[in-house]
Amino acid sequence: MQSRISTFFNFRFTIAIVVTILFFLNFGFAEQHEKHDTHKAHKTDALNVMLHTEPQKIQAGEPTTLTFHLTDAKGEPFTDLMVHHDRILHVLIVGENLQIIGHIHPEDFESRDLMAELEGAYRVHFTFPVAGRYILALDVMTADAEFAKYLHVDVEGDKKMTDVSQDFGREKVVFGYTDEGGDRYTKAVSIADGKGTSTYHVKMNAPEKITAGEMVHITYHFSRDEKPITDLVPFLDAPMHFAIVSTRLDGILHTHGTVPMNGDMGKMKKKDPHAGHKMKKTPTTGHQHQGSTPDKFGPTVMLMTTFQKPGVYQIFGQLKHDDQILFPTFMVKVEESD
Ligand SMILES: [Cu+2]
Repeated sequence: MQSRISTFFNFRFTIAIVVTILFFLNFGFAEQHEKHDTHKAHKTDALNVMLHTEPQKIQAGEPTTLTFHLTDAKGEPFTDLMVHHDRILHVLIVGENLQIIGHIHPEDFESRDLMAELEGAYRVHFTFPVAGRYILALDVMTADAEFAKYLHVDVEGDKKMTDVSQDFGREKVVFGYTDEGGDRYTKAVSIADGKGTSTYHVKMNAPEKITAGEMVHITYHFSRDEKPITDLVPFLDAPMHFAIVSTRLDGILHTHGTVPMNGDMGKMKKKDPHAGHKMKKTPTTGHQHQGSTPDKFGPTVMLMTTFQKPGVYQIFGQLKHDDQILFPTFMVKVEESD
């Protein structure tokens, strides 16, 4: 009797092992298949980016894990990244209708995997709200260079993305969203859905005519209940972040705002190491840094940028007031230079 029972348990144990092995075999196969079928970045210079998503077919409304595999020209893991704007790697996600924005980083998630990062794999999590095409842009920095890459992903689902609506309004009610802690907001923001935890009034001033290839000065003025807001605070080591995307969906320019210098802006926190650094050519996509960030500022923030090509551009902004993260977004039309 005794031996019978033990045989029975041994048998169960063996089954458990076989099931476990089968599970791993199956898992291994799925991994292989995914590797074969990855989304590849458009530009391949010294930094190559491959994206693995889990699930492989992204479904609207379902949490998705995005793992970016960074390799150098020799195919070796690209690991010598430097923290810039408080994060090791910046991911901007914009929907094709230019109404949806996400701005996330590996550090924003508790499940951050430092061991994987040593192998050049950086992971973020995102829930794409609706089905359709999205552009994903990656910004990283090393000791001697900055890299900006982008790729597209297609999201499946019943709820489809709305079309682009051309709204060139210059005054808007803008919603704030409560910071998840430490300058984090990891959810998708739909600028048209009228949701949020607070409201602000934002006036944007841009030249009547914007010409491709020419530097443009744009100003933002923030108020609430007719009162100007003078205690905006830095967000990710900048007064304001911008993600500039055209309807062509051919890149995201990630740049930063500056605070006008008029003497009563309080003590400057620190000098941006890039201030005064002259760029030979303004990149059409990528990261730009200008000026310095006071501890408190407002109601005006400036954006200086150059649109390289004519077209319709959405300028997504992101900045912080108290514990609210605002996404003031304005559309501009850029004319051909004559
Ligand atoms: Cu970022």
